[in-house]
Amino acid sequence: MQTSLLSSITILLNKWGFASGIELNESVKGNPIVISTWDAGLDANKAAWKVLNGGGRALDAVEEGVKVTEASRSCCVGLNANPDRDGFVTLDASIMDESFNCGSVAFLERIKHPISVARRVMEKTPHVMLVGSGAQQFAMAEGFQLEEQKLSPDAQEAYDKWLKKSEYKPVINIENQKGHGPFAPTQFENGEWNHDTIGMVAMDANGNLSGSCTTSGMAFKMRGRVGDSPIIGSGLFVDNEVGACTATGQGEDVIRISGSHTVVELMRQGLSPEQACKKAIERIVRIKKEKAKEIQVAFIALNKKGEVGAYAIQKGFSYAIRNKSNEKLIPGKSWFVS
Ligand code: SD4
Repeated sequence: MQTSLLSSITILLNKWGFASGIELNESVKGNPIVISTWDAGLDANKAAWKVLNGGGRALDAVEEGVKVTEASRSCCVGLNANPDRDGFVTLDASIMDESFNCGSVAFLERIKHPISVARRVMEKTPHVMLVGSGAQQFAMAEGFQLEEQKLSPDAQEAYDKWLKKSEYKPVINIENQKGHGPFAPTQFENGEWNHDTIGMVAMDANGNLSGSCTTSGMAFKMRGRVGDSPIIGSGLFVDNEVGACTATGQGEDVIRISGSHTVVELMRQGLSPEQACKKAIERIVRIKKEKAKEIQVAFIALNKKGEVGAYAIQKGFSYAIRNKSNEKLIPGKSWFVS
């Protein structure tokens, strides 16, 4: 009785526009939108768009969207991705809906769709985050299949190559060459950044926001390393009154400033999505000083008015957008321009 009274009040407040910090522009309603990181975002957005265009929830859209990347041939998302230093693929993922419900998994092995496990954590447990064998056990209890422990051919090749170069000695490893420290190379020899997380944020036809983020983290990371992607507030944050943000890049430096939460709070203060992403990037650059030249971080954001923006430390970042009139990649602006 109490619950149904409460939900009727919420529905009325939403209808009258009182429940959101930024008043919903009429043109936003019925105009869903999804954005996601990097080029892989184009395919992921397609799946998300199917849900959004059919009047579905942003939450379902962001789950369906990133599942495409998790199942694809990818260096950096899902079980086909590059492994850690010990040769195991370990996955991190998080999801958040329009009501501050959130769930995440970290250091999860042998499960094809960590994003869906994160959603189950959100919906079926009293917790926000499960890690390692506990997360795997929970996934299996929920009916997820335990996949074979093996590397994809691409990942095996990359790992064999990395092993030769980095001369990995288990337990102690302090090669101190640039980019080959005890953590992981930040850039591969071909110049590509060592990451390619997919982060996605969306607004549905009802004007509700949700987000998802999934990754294998940095290739050749130390065993047990967890990045920003499963940390709510760092790799992903959604506040349905204001906006949503997700991050990609060197997770340690995103965590340092609670990146996605910072971007959303900056939007709350009135900054546009791009200005908010830029301010957060500037903060990282200030903290990292000279070392900022060696790392990549990017944020993408969407506000309650349906406006989008992004900003990266290094050039070369792009994000994909899909709405009624657009389906394209947008080059992200960056702090360093060369
Ligand atoms: C991490 N942020 O684990 C993730 C990796 C990544 O683009 O972004 N990639 O640090």
